[in-house]
Amino acid sequence: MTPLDMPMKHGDAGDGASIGQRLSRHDGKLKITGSADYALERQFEHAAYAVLVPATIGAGRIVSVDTAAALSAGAILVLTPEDDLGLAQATTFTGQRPEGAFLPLPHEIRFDGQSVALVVAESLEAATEAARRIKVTYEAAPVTASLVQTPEDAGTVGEQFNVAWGDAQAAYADAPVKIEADYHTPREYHAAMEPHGLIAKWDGDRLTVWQPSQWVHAMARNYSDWFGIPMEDVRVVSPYVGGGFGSKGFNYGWEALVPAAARRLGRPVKLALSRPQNFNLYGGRASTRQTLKLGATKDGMLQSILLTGASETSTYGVWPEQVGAATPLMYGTPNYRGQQRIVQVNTVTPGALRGPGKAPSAFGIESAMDELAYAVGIDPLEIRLRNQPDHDRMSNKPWSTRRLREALTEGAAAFGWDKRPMAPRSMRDGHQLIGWGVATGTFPVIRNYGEAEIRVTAEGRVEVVSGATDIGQGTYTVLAQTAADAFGVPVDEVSVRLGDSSLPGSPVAGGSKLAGVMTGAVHKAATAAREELIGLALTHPDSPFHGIEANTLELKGGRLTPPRADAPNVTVAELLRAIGRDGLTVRRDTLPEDMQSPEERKRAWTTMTTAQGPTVGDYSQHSWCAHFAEVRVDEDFGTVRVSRIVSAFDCGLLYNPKLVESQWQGGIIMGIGMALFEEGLVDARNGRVVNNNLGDYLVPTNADVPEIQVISVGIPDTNASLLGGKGVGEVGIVGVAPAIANAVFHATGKRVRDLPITLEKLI
Ligand code: MCN
Ligand code: MOS
Repeated sequence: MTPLDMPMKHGDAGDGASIGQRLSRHDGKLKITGSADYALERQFEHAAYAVLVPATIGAGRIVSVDTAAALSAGAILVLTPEDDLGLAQATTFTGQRPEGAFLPLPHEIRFDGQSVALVVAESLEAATEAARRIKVTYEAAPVTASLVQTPEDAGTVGEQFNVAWGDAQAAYADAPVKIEADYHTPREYHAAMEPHGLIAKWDGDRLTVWQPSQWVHAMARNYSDWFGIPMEDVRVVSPYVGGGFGSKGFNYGWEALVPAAARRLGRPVKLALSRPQNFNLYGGRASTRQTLKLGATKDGMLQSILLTGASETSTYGVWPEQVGAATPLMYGTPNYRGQQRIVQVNTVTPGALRGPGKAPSAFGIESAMDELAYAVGIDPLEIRLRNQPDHDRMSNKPWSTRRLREALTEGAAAFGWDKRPMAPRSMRDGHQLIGWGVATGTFPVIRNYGEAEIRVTAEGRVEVVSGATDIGQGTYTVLAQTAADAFGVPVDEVSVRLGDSSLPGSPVAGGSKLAGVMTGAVHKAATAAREELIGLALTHPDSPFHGIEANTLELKGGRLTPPRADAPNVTVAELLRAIGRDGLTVRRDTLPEDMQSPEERKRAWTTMTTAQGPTVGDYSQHSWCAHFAEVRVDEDFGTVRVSRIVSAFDCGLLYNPKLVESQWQGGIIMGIGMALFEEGLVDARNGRVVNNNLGDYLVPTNADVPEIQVISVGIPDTNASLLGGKGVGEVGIVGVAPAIANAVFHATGKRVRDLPITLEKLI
């Protein structure tokens, strides 16, 4: 079953009330029954199977690659650094991440696990065996394995991340109360269930790629650049994605090898990364460190925040994990200074992982605020309420909506915070020390452009068509709801087709913006389709409504309804039949009028440069959250269990509260992982990620996840998006780790400033 055959099951009346309904996921049944076709599950006749050979040194050069044994063991093609693949550099589409421009199979080795050859054979088993027989001779160079090996002043200052107002140093020197602390977060990985990979197939000069993707248009552009073919001749298909969390937004150099091999062999080639390769062939969250100095009055009023931080990147690409991404937004300090360094180490270039920057940033400031609360003896909730800023000091703009105060008070009430004794180690249950912690989080509202098509079929069904992707967050469902309301049909009458670069343009399903952007585009297209249909109903000579007064005809519940209750109403299908039409198609975009040249349109769907930050326009726009966590720490063993979480959010209007709650809970669960489990362990000798599998890289399991209560305190914010929603997908993770760390302090009296909080740090 394709999405187009699949009706929405939870009916509403089609009277404009679908947005806001708790509908189940459009794609849920397909995924549960195994009928959603994931990219790598597609079967092709005559397909060949590829395996990447990883480098076994962390830095240096390849001297030679001996392929003879692999070729005699069944390889039908081996690509090595000696092959001229004829690839052109790909345009970078972020301006920050030249990974796309990093041609595959260079002689230089920059990180352990970098691809040194692609081996293709008739089966995965044959390719794996042949790959094992590739012999590489290296010239090794010294390795900088990770950020922890580098001195405080290593790397370069990212000038674009300098933030300052007032005189933070002088105010800190004068402050009656001072806090200074260092915080560290380790390398973290996406660990999506579906591995990375792709199937490439050429039809003459036209290339089709099936690949899990958060952004099919940008990936299509990458392939078109690499292979020097027009973007119209590349199609990237990705209707269902088994988790991305930031890892499937961009192409990586090794992905070019698969179409290159397919072209040489004249047959489809498939590559699925092994689980270990899912730890080092694309980047996870970079390791960070930060020093925070807070100056305050004795009654806990902040006077100054000083932040110096650093994150690691690769030796060939820049991905800053911004430790100051949340820090300047949370509190109303009159003086602030923040600086970020970027340090090169021998790793694959890190990337976006749910809540990039914001999550480690919040770990710093929200731990430090808890330390300040204890230094002045003020309740951690109360000190947060006292220091809420009345406007955004960084941009000097008012908040569009900031209901963080409400999130704090309503979350606290639901949690029962008022029963919390201030002193650490004051609550216990037998051998278990109990602690309660609070922390807040934020995520910016990023705006972008989108395009959507509405097709009304002869049967009166509505199809939403867009190249946007649904990576599990709910795009299919909320776009169906949007179209149902704007066009005027029950949501059961709407189907949605997504995830194909040949369909209308869309930004990345990233930065928690896709829902806001695409509900806007679909609303516009569906409204235009309704107006066109009503126009036909009023003007077509064969229409039963021909000649009635304009502005009186309505489309409601799938029926065209004239104002007089006793007048006949007809269905969309009946009207179309009467006027001899077999449907209508309307395409709309949200680009400005002066951005409509083919070049500008292409750039709009394939670059991040058209993304607009949280302070575009007159307001500063962000989602907000407050997390309350309860932990139980075994006094003898130091094991930490999260036993309860209550979180309150301001994300504006919720298009579908059921899906939003699931997004928030998913983010919170990843926050539990960040707090207690997740840590990429790096071998100091060669930079190898040693726990590169799901047995050793720990993520939360069901047994680690307690009851999570989520509360919405948002109100519609129409500065943020057309329908009034703010971003939902990432804010949930931000602030969870410090809420848990603060709860651990409350339980034990031990302050852990170095994630994850493992038992050896507590005993
Ligand atoms: N939504 C809503 N009302 C709003 C905003 C959102 O109902 N006001 C709901 C919709 O169901 C929408 C979803 O929340 O589909 C997420 O919307 P949004 O916040 O706009 O985020 P995106 O659509 O841009 O999704 C990307 C975001 C990011 S950046 C990461 S990382 C992440 C996340 O979503 N990765 C995910 N959630 C994920 N969920 C799953 N299952 N898998 C991932 O890989
Ligand atoms: Mo999300 S990390 O922006 O894909």
